[in-house]
Amino acid sequence: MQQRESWRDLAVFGGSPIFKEPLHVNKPNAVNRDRLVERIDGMLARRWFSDGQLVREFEQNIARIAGVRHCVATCNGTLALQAAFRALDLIGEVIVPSFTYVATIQALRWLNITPVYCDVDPETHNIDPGQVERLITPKIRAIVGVHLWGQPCQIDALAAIADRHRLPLVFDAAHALGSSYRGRPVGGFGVAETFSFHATKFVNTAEGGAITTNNDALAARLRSERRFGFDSDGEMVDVGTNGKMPEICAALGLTYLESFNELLAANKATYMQYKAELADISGISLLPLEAFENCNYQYVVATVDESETQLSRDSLLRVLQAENILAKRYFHPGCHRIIPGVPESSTQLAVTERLVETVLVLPGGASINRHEITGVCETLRLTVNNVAQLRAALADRLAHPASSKLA
Ligand code: T4K
Repeated sequence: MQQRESWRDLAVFGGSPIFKEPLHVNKPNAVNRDRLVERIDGMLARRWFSDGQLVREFEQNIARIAGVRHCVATCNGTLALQAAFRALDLIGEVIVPSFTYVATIQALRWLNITPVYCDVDPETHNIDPGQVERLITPKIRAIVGVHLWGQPCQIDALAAIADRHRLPLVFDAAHALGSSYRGRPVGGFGVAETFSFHATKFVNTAEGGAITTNNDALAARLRSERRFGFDSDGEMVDVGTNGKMPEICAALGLTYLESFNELLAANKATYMQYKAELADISGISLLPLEAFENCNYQYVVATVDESETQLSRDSLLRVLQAENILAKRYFHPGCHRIIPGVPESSTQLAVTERLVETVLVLPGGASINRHEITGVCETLRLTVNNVAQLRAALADRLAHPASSKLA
């Protein structure tokens, strides 16, 4: 790690980046190579490469963690959402937050369902139940909550609204494996919840996903949808797709699951160190994950208050990126601004609009070490504490805003 004496040493002024190698947001965690190879050897010996015994074992483990009767593993989290929406025969309009990854919305659009965008709570970044209630019309067929950043939604309030209006409630739990709500694990709420096991998740299968549910009929339907529409007797019973998970992916996932508690503890330690080291930097606040519900801490989410930092989130991001700290501005500029084919809504998304301009996700999780976290925090401190000097010098270099690609 490069040492720096003054703000003039920052890489944005031509100094050497603090990190030689890029520091990614949620780089895949290290995996126990021997255990993985053992599993792959078994797979090679059996010559069974897709949707076999490793996938069944992975499903049983996820069902146990989620406290549910059924887990249906899929080839990715987006397909898990599509399969869940289809198995519920959703059509028409569905209430969903815009402040989410594009996959939540694209899965609806894939089935020609119209998202009715709902704003989020400024404290949690999760769907605002008060606004959900106001958005309900006879055209609404479901409510989709997203447990963003691993933090469960206000599930009781959403369930009460869904019950009152007899609407299915589905949760996109892509971020939330291992989190819990009022003592119960995420995975068993609503009619179904969906997970992602993409490489960037703390338990990953390279690409992968799952739907969890306690509804037997729904699970049977999901299993046939995943397998071209065939049921367990090989009868064609439904419209289907190929959503199966490969065995090699389940091998990876099972190996990560053996370190589940250690990974959760490491995620939390990362978050707590950031919290301590960022505490004295005014204008940069961490989402207070520990203040709400039990969370897996796999994302380190900050917001930048430009009125205090005197530097925009995007300017700060460019300073970090020059240092090889590849922080990200997730969900910019907002799904409601970029997903095609959705009529413009008259609903105010004031919190979403603010968050897409202020959220900064820092390299987190179990794959970053204590020195690296200190390096990220020192870079932020050096920048924010010297804004007056930096602003003039940076004017030229920061003239071009960061890429407008949604991330
Ligand atoms: N619902 C929600 C709420 C979601 O957030 C997501 C996905 C889904 C549904 C759909 O689940 P999947 O179909 O993806 O299973 C990432 C992920 O691609 C995506 O899975 C995730 N959410 C989303 C929040 O973030 P990017 O564009 O940030 O990913 P990517 O591939 O650029 O990776 C992020 C960083 O990690 C990069 O800086 C590079 C690094 N990286 C990435 C990979 C793949 C590595 O170091 N190693 C790797 O192998 O979207």
